[in-house]
Amino acid sequence: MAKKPTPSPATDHTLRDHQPGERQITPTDSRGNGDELHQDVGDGVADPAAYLTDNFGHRISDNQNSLRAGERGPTLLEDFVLREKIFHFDHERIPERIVHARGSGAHGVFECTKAIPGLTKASILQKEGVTCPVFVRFSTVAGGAGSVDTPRDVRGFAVKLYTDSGNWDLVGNNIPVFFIQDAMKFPDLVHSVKMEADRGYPQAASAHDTFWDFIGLMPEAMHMIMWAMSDRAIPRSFRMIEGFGVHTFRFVNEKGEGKFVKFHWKPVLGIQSTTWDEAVKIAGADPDFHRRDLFEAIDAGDFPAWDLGVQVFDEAFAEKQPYDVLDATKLIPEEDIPVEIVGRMTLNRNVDNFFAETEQVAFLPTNIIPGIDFSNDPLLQGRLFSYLDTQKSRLGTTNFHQIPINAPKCPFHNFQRDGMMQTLVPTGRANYEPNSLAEAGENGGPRASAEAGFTTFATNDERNDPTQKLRIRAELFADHFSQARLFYLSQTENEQAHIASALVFELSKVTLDHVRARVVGQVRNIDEDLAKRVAAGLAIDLPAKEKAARAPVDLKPSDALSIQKNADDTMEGRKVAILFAEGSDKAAIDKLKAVIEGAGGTAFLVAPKVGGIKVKGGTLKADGQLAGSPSVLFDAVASILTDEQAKALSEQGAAVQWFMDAFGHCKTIAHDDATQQLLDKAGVEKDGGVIAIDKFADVGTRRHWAREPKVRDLA
Ligand code: HDE
Repeated sequence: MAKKPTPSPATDHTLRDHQPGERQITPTDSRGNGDELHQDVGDGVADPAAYLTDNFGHRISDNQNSLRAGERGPTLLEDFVLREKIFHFDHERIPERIVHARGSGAHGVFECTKAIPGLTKASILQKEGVTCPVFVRFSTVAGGAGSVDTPRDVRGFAVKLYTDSGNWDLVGNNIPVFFIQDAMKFPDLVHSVKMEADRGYPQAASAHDTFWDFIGLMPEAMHMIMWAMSDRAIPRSFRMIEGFGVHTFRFVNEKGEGKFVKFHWKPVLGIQSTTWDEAVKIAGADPDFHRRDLFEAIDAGDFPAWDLGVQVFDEAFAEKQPYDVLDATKLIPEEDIPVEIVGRMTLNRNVDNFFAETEQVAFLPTNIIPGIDFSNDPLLQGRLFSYLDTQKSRLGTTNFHQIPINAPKCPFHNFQRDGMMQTLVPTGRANYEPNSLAEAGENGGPRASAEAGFTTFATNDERNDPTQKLRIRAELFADHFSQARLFYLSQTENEQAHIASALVFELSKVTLDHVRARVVGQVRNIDEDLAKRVAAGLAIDLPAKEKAARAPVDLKPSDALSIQKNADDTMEGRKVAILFAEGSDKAAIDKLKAVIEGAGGTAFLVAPKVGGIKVKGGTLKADGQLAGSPSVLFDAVASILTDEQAKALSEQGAAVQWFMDAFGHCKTIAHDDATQQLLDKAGVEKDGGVIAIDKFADVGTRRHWAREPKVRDLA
């Protein structure tokens, strides 16, 4: 007789697999309200869900051993417990987004702070104080879902507002313009920037042949290239980026009057970026830098917020501009049409489950509400098709709208039925319209409403003849360089130098000489000096100027386009590292912590060892170990050490590099006398940002750009 199998030690503890507070999603009701879908399981012995079951509710006796024929025999096909578990696991992954695969999301609330009923009938903008829930997903564009957070790239800024008149998805970016003008070119753009088709690299990087080959041949991209090479593309935090709807949209009021509108999100914490060297090093030190930053801030109750701004203008303004407002490679300078703030969005809740929410959220630019309409921007028009289509391939069913994160929070009723993964159970037989079933006392289902329903704004563009079918672009779209030049000339000297260095970096990774030369030839149309700097940085002769399809015009620089000109000195939301070691003065550390936290920042203790270090005045645990907490992860650094420890640390590469990098990245370094020997070793020179500990409150976490020429070639 076979021996009774010996259970593994954990066999008797299957109940432990379900902890109180674990969440489970059950199907939506017809209102599609996601909130009641979160159910706690496991808190109460009477609840059958507290027991481990399979997906059909059968209780499981052993979650450790598969069913086998004999103690040492083969596994049996009849083991439905094992088969279901492995089957489900095998299919856990879904196709990642073709672009914007790497992203992080959070829940929050939008509140109208200025009613604008004269401009739009959008329900959410009718009355101050009106709120609605939101879900936001930030992303990089080029990298895969598992790529790093800090490549040079555009950031997606997609907002889903669950309004009482349906979902409004404002699917924008952190840059107000785009690479291309027509949806026809999007697959080419994306193919060129993604890893190269034969070799499968580089991942999450635009610095390679195919991208720059495409760009050199697409002069319409040059404005966006200026932004992508600027510090906007290497942000410090999702909490510190602007968001833009990019396209011109339309506002429509109750009277049916329409005006054009561009949407902006302005971060309350100000815009801030990293330096390129820093971004590269962060990628190694913490590939999840932005995801962690967002999660931790919300978890700590430091809720990031953005003001919603609108630039509203009419046809008369549009017609007078030297650019076409339907061209997504153009912006409207804030000096010409000021941004009016109408609302505030605050992110106040992390997701409970990354896959269920952040991965399955489906944004659709077609999700607009009465009061908002599209424009004829040919890029926007193409997006209106793409997003619905892509969700079917990503989420596998036309019923993706029933996934709680995508379902509207207002009622929704229609006659669409069935399809894969249908979770709704419509009652009655009215699945067509018109019907007269109500006359027989049956539920005849919902009806359209000419008054309350969405109506499309009847555009009266006199310059457009809708009877002609044409594959062409409107005339002003041919101006590819005026706004690229406007952007470049609006930057500070340092920012201009960063653009030049970024171009040199990227083009140095290009192996095809003719591609490099063509791009520099395009840059000559933006600014001769910039082109010369890039050519010198590449050690190539200045190539011939590429022919411009339309001669650029000089536009007045706009200060609003520079990060540094608008930099905020706030310590709010910033993170400061304090280096300490054995014997450091706890009172001094506590005092500095209080200064940082009092100003809204976070203090992070770094030491050579984390567990618990004897310091003057007690024992102190560090938040991070020195080698794993390089200074690139912080906005400023401080150091409180004994002479002996400072001396020992000057022999440690990680400690010396800590200060060298903080100095090189133009950060504040607050230090005590003992640390001076370490600073000397790291080549840190005294300046307005290298200060005594007690001066930290005055100087804070601002960057010291005046230092930059000392640490980097800005030629
Ligand atoms: Fe997207 N874009 N896009 N895009 N886009 C997608 O939709 C597309 C464009 C943007 O966090 C995809 O659901 C086309 C401009 C964001 O889930 C896809 C064109 C802007 C996100 C798609 C554009 C964006 C996407 C991939 C040219 C700024 C991430 C997965 C006509 C205004 C949303 C998905 C999220 C995602 C198509 C151009 C922003 C394939 C065809 C311009 C923020 O449908």
